[in-house]
Amino acid sequence: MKRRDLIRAGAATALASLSGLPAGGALAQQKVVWKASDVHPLGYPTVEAIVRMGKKLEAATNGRISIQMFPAMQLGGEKEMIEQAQVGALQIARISVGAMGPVVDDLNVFNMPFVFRDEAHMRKVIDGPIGNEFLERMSNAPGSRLIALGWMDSGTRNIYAKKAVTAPADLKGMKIRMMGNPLFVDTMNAMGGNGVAMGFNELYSALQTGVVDGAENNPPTLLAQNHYTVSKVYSLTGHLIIPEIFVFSKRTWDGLSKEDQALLRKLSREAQMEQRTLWDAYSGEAETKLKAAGVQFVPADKAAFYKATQPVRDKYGAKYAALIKRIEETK
Ligand code: BDP
Repeated sequence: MKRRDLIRAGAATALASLSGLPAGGALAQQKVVWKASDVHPLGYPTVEAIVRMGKKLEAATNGRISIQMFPAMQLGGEKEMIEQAQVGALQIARISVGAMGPVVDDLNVFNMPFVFRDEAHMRKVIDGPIGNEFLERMSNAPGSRLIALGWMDSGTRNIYAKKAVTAPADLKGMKIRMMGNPLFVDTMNAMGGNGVAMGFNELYSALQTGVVDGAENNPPTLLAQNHYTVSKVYSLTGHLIIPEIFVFSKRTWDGLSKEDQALLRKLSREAQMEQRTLWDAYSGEAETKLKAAGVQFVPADKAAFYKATQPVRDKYGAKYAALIKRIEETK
């Protein structure tokens, strides 16, 4: 290659990686690298499923498209990831539905306390017609600027702190970190504590310094984020079962060929199912490792927490009554 051509190719690659789009014209076959991001470390089921999807994508396109994973909050918390995907600085963001509630209001149905009977019920809902409708709705919602590709599992969220929380009265005066969504703060307040909205990227140090007394999450997160080194009592309140989603930058999507879009859709569905298998294995291991590290798993009075959170379901659920009925009827 002549020097001038080299410079051109270099500029095209830089442009391509900036926008996540292939450079046009003679360089249409230019390789593109899509950036993906997750708050969890390599090896965590959500991260691993996207890494595997990237390998399949690379194979199916003869190396034309690949995925580079930025794990462990390298690109910030979930709010930041959503914003980066919206402007096309990032192509794939794997986030909790909790973080998407403020972007697409309807999604808050999934964020309500005790809306799913158990994890199996949640899986039926996301795999079926309601799940598909939501992916479409998210992609078409005005201002979302994201294409929703698929769902992932995230188990059940329980409270962890330095002491046991078995009934609402135990939460009196306790500051508990919740995801940044008013619905969650209301949920914690109704459960008897003081909900504090905070980015996930600030949580570890907040637990360490006592800015909060505890948080709530699934066992894999408690382990992978090392929160168990600070909070050793895990009380099985089971108040939230929130799926995760992975979304794609609409800006990049609009520049893809129909074939590439279809390929990505197909691989996304496969990633959704593959993550589930990874999730089940990792969850089991996480529980064993946490117990071995001295974390106490304590039963809690779920019925009391269910009753205490009824006002939250009444407040947020009123406008989704028909949808909630369909969720309840999903067997
Ligand atoms: C974890 C989710 C992650 C959220 C985190 C949180 O996997 O996406 O950021 O909870 O509480 O379970 O913010």
